[in-house]
Amino acid sequence: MIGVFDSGFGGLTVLSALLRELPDYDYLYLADSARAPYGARSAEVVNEFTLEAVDWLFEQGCPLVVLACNTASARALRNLQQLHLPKRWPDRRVLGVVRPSVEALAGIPVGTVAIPDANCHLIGDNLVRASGAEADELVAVLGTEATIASDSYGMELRKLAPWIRVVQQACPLWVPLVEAGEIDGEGTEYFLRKALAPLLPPNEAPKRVLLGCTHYPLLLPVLRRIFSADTEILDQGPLVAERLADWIRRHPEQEANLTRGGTRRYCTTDDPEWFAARGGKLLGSSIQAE
Ligand code: DGN
Repeated sequence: MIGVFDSGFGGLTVLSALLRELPDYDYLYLADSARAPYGARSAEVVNEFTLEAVDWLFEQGCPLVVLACNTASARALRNLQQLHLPKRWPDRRVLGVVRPSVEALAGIPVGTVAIPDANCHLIGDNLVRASGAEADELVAVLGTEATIASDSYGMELRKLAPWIRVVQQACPLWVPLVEAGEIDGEGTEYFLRKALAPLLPPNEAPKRVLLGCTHYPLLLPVLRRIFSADTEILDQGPLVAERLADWIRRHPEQEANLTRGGTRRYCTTDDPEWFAARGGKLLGSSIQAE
């Protein structure tokens, strides 16, 4: 069973991509809806809540947990991987969404291993030095205040693709807009344009924009209207899914622990009916929640 964690229902945008890419595995999704959103919370609090959630998913029997939440990945993943797991869960694995998204943004092909700090990629047996051909490329990462304040995307990009210039833009009002169902229309477009002003004319337009928050793919139709056709908008779910599939292929000892029954279980720390209604709409099929 693969555990998937998010602060709320937004992580279902990532889960739906995982279900498309890796449909055979069993999944347990946990939404900490009672304490969502995490985006404006302190690093300490996000860290504590995420640890509790991951412990719970491990206790349910998940050998592998994916933090589908950018805020949790940005704030808690390093602590989980470097301190918590080695102490309490040495055989389990937890992965986040920042690293695979950065690999995609850096143009590192799926199936290659990036060597941090060396500015190289391992393609098959060949160590390939990044050419820097796209030396001046400007990319933008959009996320919650906590994600952007953590500089997780900036740090990873500087390690893997230092030739890329990155603008990181916090969009604090977007999660509440999506949660309120305001995903289109004039009012939504006004607030999106306001947050994006540094990336719109007369300022330099980014070549690619990464939606570094679970909720933002739901705003894609408006975002496509706002950015010119020359700007590519990257939806994170499919990028994470294809790189998770690759990670699983490269870790057969972990794969052996993942059960393949095709089951899906949805749990929330708040009202299951509310979650099932919201989640079902997002996934486009009715779901039961606990
Ligand atoms: N899931 C969060 C993220 O991807 O950053 C968005 C919701 C929140 O907790 N702020």
